[in-house]
Amino acid sequence: MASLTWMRRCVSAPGVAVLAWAMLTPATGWGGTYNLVIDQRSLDIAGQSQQALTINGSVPGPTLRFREGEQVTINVTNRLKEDTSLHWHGLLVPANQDGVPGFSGFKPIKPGQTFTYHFPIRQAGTYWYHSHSGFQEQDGVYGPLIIEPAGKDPVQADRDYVVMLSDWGQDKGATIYRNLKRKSDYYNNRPVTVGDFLDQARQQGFSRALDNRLAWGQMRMMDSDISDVSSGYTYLINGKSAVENWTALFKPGERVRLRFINGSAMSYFDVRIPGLKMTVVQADGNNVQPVSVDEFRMAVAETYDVIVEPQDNRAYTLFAQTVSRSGYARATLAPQQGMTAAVPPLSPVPVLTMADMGMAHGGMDHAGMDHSKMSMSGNMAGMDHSKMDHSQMAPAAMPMSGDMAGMDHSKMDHSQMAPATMPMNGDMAGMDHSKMDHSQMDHSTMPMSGDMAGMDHSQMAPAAMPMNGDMAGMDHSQMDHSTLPMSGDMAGMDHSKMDHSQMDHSKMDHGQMPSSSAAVTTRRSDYAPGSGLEPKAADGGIFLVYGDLTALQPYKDYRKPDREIELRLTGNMERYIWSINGVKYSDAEPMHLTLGERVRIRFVNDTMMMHPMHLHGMWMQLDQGKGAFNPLKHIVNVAPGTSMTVDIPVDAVGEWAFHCHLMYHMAAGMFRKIVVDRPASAAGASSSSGNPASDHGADATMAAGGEQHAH
Ligand SMILES: [Cu+2]
Repeated sequence: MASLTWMRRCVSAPGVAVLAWAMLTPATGWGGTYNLVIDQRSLDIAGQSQQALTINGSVPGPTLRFREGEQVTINVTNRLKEDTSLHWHGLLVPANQDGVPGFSGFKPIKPGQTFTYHFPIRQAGTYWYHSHSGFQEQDGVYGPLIIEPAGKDPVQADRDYVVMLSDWGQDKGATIYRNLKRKSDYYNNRPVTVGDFLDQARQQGFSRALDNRLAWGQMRMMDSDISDVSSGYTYLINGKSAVENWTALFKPGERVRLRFINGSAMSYFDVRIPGLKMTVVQADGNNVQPVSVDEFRMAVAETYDVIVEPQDNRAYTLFAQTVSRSGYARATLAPQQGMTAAVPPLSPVPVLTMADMGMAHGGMDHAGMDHSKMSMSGNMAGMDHSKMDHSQMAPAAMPMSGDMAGMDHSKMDHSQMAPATMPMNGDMAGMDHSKMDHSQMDHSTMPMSGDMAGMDHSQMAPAAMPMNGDMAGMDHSQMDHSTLPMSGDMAGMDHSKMDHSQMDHSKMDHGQMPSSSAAVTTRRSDYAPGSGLEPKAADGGIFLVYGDLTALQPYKDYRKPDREIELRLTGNMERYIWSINGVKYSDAEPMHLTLGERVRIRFVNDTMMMHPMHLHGMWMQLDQGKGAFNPLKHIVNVAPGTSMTVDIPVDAVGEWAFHCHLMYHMAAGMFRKIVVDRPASAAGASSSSGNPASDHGADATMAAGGEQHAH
């Protein structure tokens, strides 16, 4: 029977082509047994003999192929001299099978020991697995994990390949971490040279270039600090270097599915295949409505499945350059082995801008800086601008956004400003503008949005001033609203003196409004306005943004969140401490969530680096304004100076890891334990979420095992 054949080859070497599977019917009790051995050995990597940690003798480990509805048994034998573990990244498993030592009763696998994992497969898609012990993932303990859907796959392809990206270190993971702790720019291969400075001075003027340098210097950072490990890595695809050139075969006209997995410890990649459009059909294991792009960025630990349809009888280069342009991984799609195509040069190194600073650096002295090209966003609480002189500014297009609570502008003199198009949005509660003299300003086209509680604009004549966001506590009694568009949360505003008697809605036409949330398309940037990290497709065309991702199927239990938690991503680059809300993991209390609730997390990135935030055991539903069609992700990249909102349907009891997936940020403390408790009223009883099928908590192993395909 087909299913038996399939079970026997369910552990295959990475990179082996798998033709579209025959449809299989899951049967009761159907399930495979998989044997994995973690060992240390010398291995040929990038043409050199290297000491590596291997799974079944290879890096990456074998591709595990499961089927939705299967009950898997995985025997993991530890032949190392140290403890190990395997975590099933993105899988919805009982908490005690998640493989994080110290969580939900899972104990590290001791040297010489075999641990048997046993859990039901409740989903389909492209995932991966890796060690959650020490720095073993960096040193080779990772592999692809592919799950076939129980029914017909909505994504049909003639060929199906895993493309697993990774960063192989010349140094072992433990050494890399020690060096970063000692000197945070140890692996930054782009020190700013005198020549760089002179180039900038030529472009920007000497004093401006110097100001920028001083500002970066105060943060102990450089504007080329895109990632903290950008030297000492060789980039691999399915374990092969760019020179070794892993090659996948196709026949012209075929639909080829490429399952990209970023199994790197620290490296983001910009991925493209010159000459081919890529149709993204899945992200983080969840099918999305097909979207055609020319290039996409992979945060660490993300997965993207794409379809390509090469028509010509020629080779194509699969090019994945790191975001810091420290190097690239490369593979080839070709009609036959040995054919190659041109390898493009690395794109220019992104240069971080003031926008990427997030302006969240209280205590910085900005006196004397020229802000004429500046865009601001993020948290600006506590900034003291008393010494700033803006008298020369013409901030024609100065966008401001984010939290600006507590800013004191009392000594600013704007008398010479003509802010013709100065957009402001975000939380501006508590700003004291009482001593600002705007009497000479013309706000005639100034759009504002966000929380502006407590602002007193009684003297303004804001004709044509659009506002949105939370404006609680504003007193507008003196304002003339005759041409004022507003949106957002304006709780607490006193409109008692407004007269709407002249309004006429009879001519409004709603015929063009989208009736389904899926119809909403946004191409909002994932980066701060003016960010140097903002990607652009190297050959023109479309670069994927999160807003392009729309779930293929609506989420079954979409509703408003019950509460919101703000998590600020914080760090001290100089001491290489990474934290959440300023507290590193070893000093932090666990976060408690309750089974059945829906919790909104608002990540605010107060650092200058991107952080791929990862939740174990439950989905994060990325809020892109698409309601039930918001995509489900296990990794959410949060760019510097931005915030990112996700909703967590809390549907799994247990202790779960929640962390930045940059290996050394995780180790340094950007990590939390989430404890999901049963509701107090239902303690000891079953879930009250009304959705028992989604309860796959630590103490629900047996129930979960039998719940889904008991036929
Ligand atoms: Cu991080």
